[in-house]
Amino acid sequence: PPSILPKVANALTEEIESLLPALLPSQACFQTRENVRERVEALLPSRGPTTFPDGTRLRVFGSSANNFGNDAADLDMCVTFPDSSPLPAGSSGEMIEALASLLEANGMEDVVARPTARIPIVLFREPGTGLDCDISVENPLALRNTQLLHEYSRVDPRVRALAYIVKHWARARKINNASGGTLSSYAYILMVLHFLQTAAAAVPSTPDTPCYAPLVPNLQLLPPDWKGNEMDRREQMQGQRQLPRQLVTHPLEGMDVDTYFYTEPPSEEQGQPNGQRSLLREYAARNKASVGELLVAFFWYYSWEFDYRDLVLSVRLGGAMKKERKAEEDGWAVNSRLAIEDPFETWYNVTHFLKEGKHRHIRQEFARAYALCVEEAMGEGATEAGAEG
Ligand code: 3AT
Ligand code: MG
Repeated sequence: PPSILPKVANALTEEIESLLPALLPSQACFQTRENVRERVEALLPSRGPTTFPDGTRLRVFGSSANNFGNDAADLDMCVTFPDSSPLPAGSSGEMIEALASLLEANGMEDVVARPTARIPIVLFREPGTGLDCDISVENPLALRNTQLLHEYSRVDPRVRALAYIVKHWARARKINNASGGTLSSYAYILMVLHFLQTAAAAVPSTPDTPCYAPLVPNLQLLPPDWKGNEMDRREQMQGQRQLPRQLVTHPLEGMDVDTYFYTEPPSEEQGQPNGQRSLLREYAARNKASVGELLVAFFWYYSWEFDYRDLVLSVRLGGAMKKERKAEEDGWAVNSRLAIEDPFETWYNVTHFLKEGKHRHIRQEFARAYALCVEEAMGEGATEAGAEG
């Protein structure tokens, strides 16, 4: 990444830090959401045409549970069934339709069922809080990717800071709307994590950079007994070190999907007064970049460095893979648009709906953001040179 003047990086970092409190969720946010979850869970019917077995739960996923949410975010929930009992009769689409009638009968507003979507879903607004909610049925992979993102958020405070600023920027620039053809928050968080696993290693990029250290490791490649050392990627990839597997059955495809990733017990650095050290925090501490420097490098990376044409972005690999390979193995279309592999549903392109025009528009937004940073750093005269470089 290009170097940025320390004075500018510091000013940007300060600005980000003064903006952050307004972007983070309020104290009341989690309790409000938990109350809504409980209220709706209590509606799940144990009798009637569509019955759910005892022990059926409503669980929260997405940004209300991944540590990247705020008060304005929607509340994503899914119905989960107890392991021991047989699944209720009817497809998930039928269950969604039954849930929709139930929600409507119990005063929920603007209830819309999408029973034929890839993941059938019902959307509604809870009138007491005005919260926009959605419910899907048996979505265990979404629960796991929520936990994965949550674990990454705990690595270092800079992960959350950068992700919140990027989401804020994407919303402000109106490029954070998957149903409108741009990118979901999930896609932006994966882009942030990929950057922190790779290019962030070279930030700050001054001639006397103290060491070359990524900010986050690849949690899907760390063994449960990790001691904090850098893993040898090749050794891992060649399967010489066996990692445990955590299998989840895919609700649509029926096959078992490995969802293992390293999790760390709560540590003192993360606010637990138990004397436990955080190995993840120590790992991240070797990277000395400020949030301001990271943000500029993030914009630069997705403006000029990431090879959209040839590579698929992969948080699972802590890097990327050739598009040709993904085309051969999983039948992905080969085009020059952004492609992001889901960390668990590896055959699924998180940005498969992205059209050429929107792709180009998003790239222009990255370039615009980077050019503004350069302008800030060098003054008007240098903007063009910086943007070209
Ligand atoms: P917001 O704060 O609500 O914008 P979010 O993280 O809740 O951010 P979404 O509401 O877009 O993001 O999505 C909710 C969750 O659904 C996030 C993730 O667990 C799952 N999810 C979303 N998009 C995909 C996808 N393309 N592939 C797999 N899982 C996805
Ligand atoms: Mg959400």
